[in-house]
Parts: sequence; structure tokens; C-alpha cells
Amino acid sequence: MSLTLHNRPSGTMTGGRALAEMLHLAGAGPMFGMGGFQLLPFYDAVGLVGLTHHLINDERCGAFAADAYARVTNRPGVCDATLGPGATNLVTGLVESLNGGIPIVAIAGDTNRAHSWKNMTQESRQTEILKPAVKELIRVEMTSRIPELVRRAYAVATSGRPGPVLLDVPEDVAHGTHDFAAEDFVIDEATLKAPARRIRPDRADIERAAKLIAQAKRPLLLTGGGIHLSEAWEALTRFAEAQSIPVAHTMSGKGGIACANPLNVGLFGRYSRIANDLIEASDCLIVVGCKLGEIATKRFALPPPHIPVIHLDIVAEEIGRCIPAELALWGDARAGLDDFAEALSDGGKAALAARADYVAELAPRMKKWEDDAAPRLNSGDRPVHMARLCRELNKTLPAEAILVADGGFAGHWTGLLYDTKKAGRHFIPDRGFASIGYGLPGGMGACLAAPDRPVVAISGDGGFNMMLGELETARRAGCGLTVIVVNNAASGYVKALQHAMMGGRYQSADLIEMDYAAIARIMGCGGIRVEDPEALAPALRQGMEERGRPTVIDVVVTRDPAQMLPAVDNRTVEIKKGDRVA
Ligand SMILES: Cc1ncc(C[n+]2csc(CCOP(=O)(O)OP(=O)(O)O)c2C)c(N)n1
Ligand SMILES: [Mg+2]
Repeated sequence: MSLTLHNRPSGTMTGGRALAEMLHLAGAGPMFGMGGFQLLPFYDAVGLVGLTHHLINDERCGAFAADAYARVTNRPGVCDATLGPGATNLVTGLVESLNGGIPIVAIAGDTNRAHSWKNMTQESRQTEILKPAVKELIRVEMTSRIPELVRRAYAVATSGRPGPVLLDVPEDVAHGTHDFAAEDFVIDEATLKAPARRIRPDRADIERAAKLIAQAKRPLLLTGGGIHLSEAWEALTRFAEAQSIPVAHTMSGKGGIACANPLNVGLFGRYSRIANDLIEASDCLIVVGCKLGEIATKRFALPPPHIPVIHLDIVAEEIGRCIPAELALWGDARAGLDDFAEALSDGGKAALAARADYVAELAPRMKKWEDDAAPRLNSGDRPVHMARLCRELNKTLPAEAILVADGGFAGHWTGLLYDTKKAGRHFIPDRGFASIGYGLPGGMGACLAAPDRPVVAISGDGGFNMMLGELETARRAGCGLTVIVVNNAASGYVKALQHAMMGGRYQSADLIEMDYAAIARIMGCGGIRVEDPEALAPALRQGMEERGRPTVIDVVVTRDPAQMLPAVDNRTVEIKKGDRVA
């Protein structure tokens, strides 16, 4: 075990102080939370040990911000909450991290055990409420065990499939004291960043997979967020290029290889440019770091059952869960891709020659898609067309930028149309749980994780309304964050579905027309309202240049529910019974 041994404290201290010392030793980044009586000794120690902590206005936002921080860095994001309502407010954010496989260390205060279950104020069965929302819930029963249990929290958060871990700390444990030895304050460096350790797939399975791939004429890589968690970008690009295998991705997997790479065929699943057609015509699918859930498979209608699937995943039991796998490879994405590349290294030239026609198809197919979509991508419509907004993002955001996308149409459209210039996690949608409201707090977390990079968050007006209070946090934290509000004066996704499926009977789908730029200005932030698509690029540039405070760009987009869905021609979408349009 490699240990980080520097800066070790010793002596009698509170549990809260010990917690802060351990987080400091773990190199915890900016933390997000809202205090209460139970964790006061922890809050008191935060500044003393040199940690940064941001008060948030809703604990869910703290969890979202920590999640985005973790996606940018692969280091556990840290958030905290007081007992009861604070703790239960964490649930939605923690489930996002659980489903997305994102490493988080969350801390919740709990009642003093001398009085638990005597109608203590704010008391609830919080451990039972939070347990299914995390990878592991650790109840801390002794002040003296805090260092050990923080070590455990980091190890669980970053090992195997990463995830959130909750430390539930009773008041008397946080306020209680213990005489700690310097040796207590150690932590395994390997567990401070995901993936803590890498495991290679079975060699015989790699050989079998290599044979299948070598024989395939139209192999296709289907990649998910696991590529980012494994930091497998170079391995994926190398393997795809050496073997001439195109790469399709889920929303979370965007950027496994650069969208600009000619082998990238874009999003697959619910929305697709050309990837779904390539799946249908493939003779070997190589699935890496992807669960093949509902959205990726168009509610399990893809891929067709006759195509052999090679499935590589860090969680053995995800393999074959939704789609049967011809070959199950249990292991780390980067290690597995490197092993594929090595097993196939002799055939590289032959593969390139054999798949020359296949690869040559890609550019014209993509061009055709783009030509079809061009009227929308270049639309001069007022209100602004969502496709045009995406094109302006593509044109304006620099290669190192990060785009954080909220759960509504903001995520749907950018998932399909936003192109990253470089490999890496430059696009952060909250597809673990797809809650609306992630955009602003997620943008804040990304911004604090990468203060030198432009961070743009895109959110629906409904999602932004949920989180408006966090603009105060973002301003206080000095985040030079640009937030685009996709202002359609509606819970647009619901409205579009009611248009398509309920004969235009709209129920609880409209929002009041608001000027979010004016609201932002009143809150001391920058605010620009955009009604003309030509004004998008200058507004984005102005937002990105502002480094010390957030800028809200309120973009007035289509209010026509017939035009809201991001299919290439959504007006012709046909609804089959039991189907979801999008
Ligand atoms: C917390 C939460 N509640 C409800 C939903 C269901 N939902 C998905 S998209 C959407 C519309 C949200 O409106 P807005 O944020 O304005 O985005 P738009 O679809 O209008 O772009 C809703 C209600 C959700 N994803 N998350
Ligand atoms: Mg909306």
C-alpha cells in the first residue's frame, strides 16, 4: 500500500476535526454543503486545515456540484448535509452519481445517540432513506474510527465501478474527542482517484474476442461513460484507428474519441445521426463501458439480436443484463482496449485494407445527414432554433471547454449535435438519473474543478427555475460560469409529448415567460437576453470572457411543441403504441 504520509496531525481532537484532517490528507477539492449543529466541529476545522468549502442553498445542488467536480477530475467530489432534511435533500444528487458511477464522498450529520429515537428534532430514518442511493453507507459509531472509515469511503468510491459513499456521523461522534496518533492519519494514494485499481479481462476471452473482431467486416464500437471513468481515451482512439473501427457513443460517452475524429459516428440510441443505421448493418458490436440501458438501446429495440456482441465492463453483472453478450469480458475499459489492440496488432494492416470501403462510407453518410439537417443547423429562425444554438456552441466553444447539459431538451439537443474537439470528458450530461436542475450546480462544480477552462452550462427554464438560488452560490464562489437558459416558457419535453401523443391537450406544461438575464443582473451576475441567432456567438464569447462571476444567457427558443424534439424531422415522428417518441 502506498501511503501519503505528509502533514500528519496527532493529539486530542474532535471527530469533526479528524474528519477534516482526513479529507485534507485525501486532497479533497472544493466541498459543497450546508451546516447544522451536528457537524459544527467539522465546519470549524475546514478552514483550519486549509480545505475549501462552499455553502450551497440546497443540498441536492451540493451533491450535483460534487458530481460534476468528480466527472472533471475523476477524484471523489465531497458534499455534506446536516441531519434530516439536509440529508434527505442529498438523495437525488447521490442517485445521479450512483447510476453514473461517479466517485463521491458525502457526509451527513445524524442525531446524538444518547437521545436517538426520542423525537429528536429533524430526526428520520435517514440511513434507510439514503442507503439505496449510495454504493455504500458507512455509519460512523466511534470518533476513534473516523480515519479508518474515511479510508474506506475513498476506497469504495474509487474502486471497481466508482460511486457515492455516505458517511453518516452522529452528533456525539462529531463533537466527541479522541487522542489520535500521527499514524492514524494515513490513506492509500491509489484510492484518491478513479479507477483506484485496474483489472484485466481474462486472456482467453481476449483471444476469442480478437478472433471475432478480426473476422468482422463491419465492426462497431459502442462506448459509454465508462471510457471517461477509466481514462481510456487514448486506448480507444489507438485501437479504433489501428483496426479501422468506427465509434458510436452514448450521451455520457461523448468524447471517448474526439467528435472531430473521422471514425466518430456520433450518438446512438434514442437519437442518432448515422450510428443507429451502422448498428443495424454491423456484424460485430464491441460494447465498452456502457450498460446498454433504455436510452442507448431505444428501449431495447437495438441492436438486432443476430449481431454478436462483445461486452467489456468493469461490473461483471452488467454484462448480458439487457442484451445477451456473445463474449463477456470483465475488466477495466482501458486495460481491455489495450489488450484488444495487442491481440490484434499483427492484423492491423490487413484490417485497414479489409475495412477500407467500410470506413470510406462514413464521411459521405455523415455529410448526407448534415445536408439534411443543414436548414435547422443554420436556421435564422426567431425564436432561435435549438439546432442553431448547438451549431453556435460548436463554433464558439474552444477545445478545452466543458459543456454541462441539464436533463431537458438542453441535454437532448446537445447530446445529439454538440461536437467536442478533443477526446476527454468535455461534455457532462446528468444521464445517471436525468434529473432537471443539474445544469447550474453541475456547471459550478465543473468550473471549480477546472478554473482555467471555459465552462458553459445549458439548462431548460424549468430546470433553471429549480436552481435559481444557486446563482447566489455561483456568484459568491466567483465562478466565471456561463449558463445558457433554453427559454421555451414551458416544461418543454412534457409539452412536446402532449403534442405528439395526447392530441395537443396540454396539462401543466406551460411556464410564465421570464427574463432570466434580467434576474441574473439583479442578482449581481452578467445577463444577456438573446432573441436573434446572430447574437448567440458574441453572447457566448462575452460570457466566457467573464472570469469572476456567472453570466446568464437567456435564449428565447421555439415555443412550438411540434418543433421541440430533436429528431432530424421531428414533425413526421410517428407514435406507435407503447413507444416513446424520443
Ligand atoms: C426532477 C425531475 N422532474 C421531472 C422530470 C421530467 N422531465 C424531463 S424533461 C422535463 C421538462 C423540463 O422543463 P425544462 O427544464 O424547461 O426543459 P425543456 O424540456 O423545456 O427544455 C421534465 C419535467 C425530470 N427529468 N426531473
Ligand atoms: Mg423549458
